[in-house]
Amino acid sequence: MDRKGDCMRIDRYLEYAKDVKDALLDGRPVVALESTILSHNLPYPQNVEIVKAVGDIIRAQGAVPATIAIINGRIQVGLSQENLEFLGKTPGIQKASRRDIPMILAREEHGATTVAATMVLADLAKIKVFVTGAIGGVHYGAESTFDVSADLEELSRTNVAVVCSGVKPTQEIGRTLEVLESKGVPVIGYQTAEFPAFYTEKSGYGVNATVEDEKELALAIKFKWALGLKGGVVAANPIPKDKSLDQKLIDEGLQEGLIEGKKQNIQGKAWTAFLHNHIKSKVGDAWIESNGALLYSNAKVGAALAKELNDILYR
Ligand code: PSU
Ligand code: MN
Repeated sequence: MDRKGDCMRIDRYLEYAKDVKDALLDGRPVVALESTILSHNLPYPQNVEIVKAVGDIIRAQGAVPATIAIINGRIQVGLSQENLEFLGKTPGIQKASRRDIPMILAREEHGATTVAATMVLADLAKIKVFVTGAIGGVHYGAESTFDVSADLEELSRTNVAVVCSGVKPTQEIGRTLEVLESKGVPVIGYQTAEFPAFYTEKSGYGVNATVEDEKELALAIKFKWALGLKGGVVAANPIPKDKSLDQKLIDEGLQEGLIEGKKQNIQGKAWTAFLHNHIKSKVGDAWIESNGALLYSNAKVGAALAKELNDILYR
């Protein structure tokens, strides 16, 4: 019996926005965006406004933005205005990481994709560059909780370049960089020798290498993949100076959160939100504008990188 027909064709579950599909078919550059920032990270309506503005920046640079999410069990590659609003407004959308994708598809549910899940689905859609604010990393207390983001594992196995401004502000930067090193993931500073600290430009930790432009970055990525070295690259682009926040306030919020969290025995997933809330209480609403600013800056780098990579990989 020919069992070929039994084999599920996953592309049937992929839904492309028309401009994304056209660009991919024509071999023009496409930049993936995640949906967790939309559903879990930024408040409505700023989340929708910021994601739209990020898309406009990517378009202005000559690439096409493709926000990735799962809606009713269908993988969306590029969101309609309606779906953007839906994900931005609806409370309780599942945060979908690699492990969650199968069940969400099986149950025809919705999922806002994390960095890890967005990488998986971007790769499926043949998109090579992904822009976000921050990757997940090693959480505080991971030495006993083992809470290390699946983003790090994903970066070691899926060939997608991730442009970001560091790790989430509630994670340990040094330990995150050690894990990335162990997993062989290049951490490349875009015009910086220091790994950025998300809300601020500098963390005190170095990067593997510094590039001055997207061309050099694209070349390094080309060689990584040409060598058969699986996995992504972290391209770290610091927040614009005029939008960076006061590191002292962030550290204070974090330290208070860590002490208070221990007292209240906060555990698991609640940790991240708890710590971030302490940081927010110190910096006020400025965090939203900063988050937007770093995404806009990353969008520029990501679009330029996608163009260079396209030229190099498909020439
Ligand atoms: N950046 C932030 N806040 C977030 C995230 C990124 O400032 O919540 C999301 C990203 O989608 C990232 C995910 O992939 O958090 C990591 O979560 P975890 O540590 O549970 O893997
Ligand atoms: Mn986690």
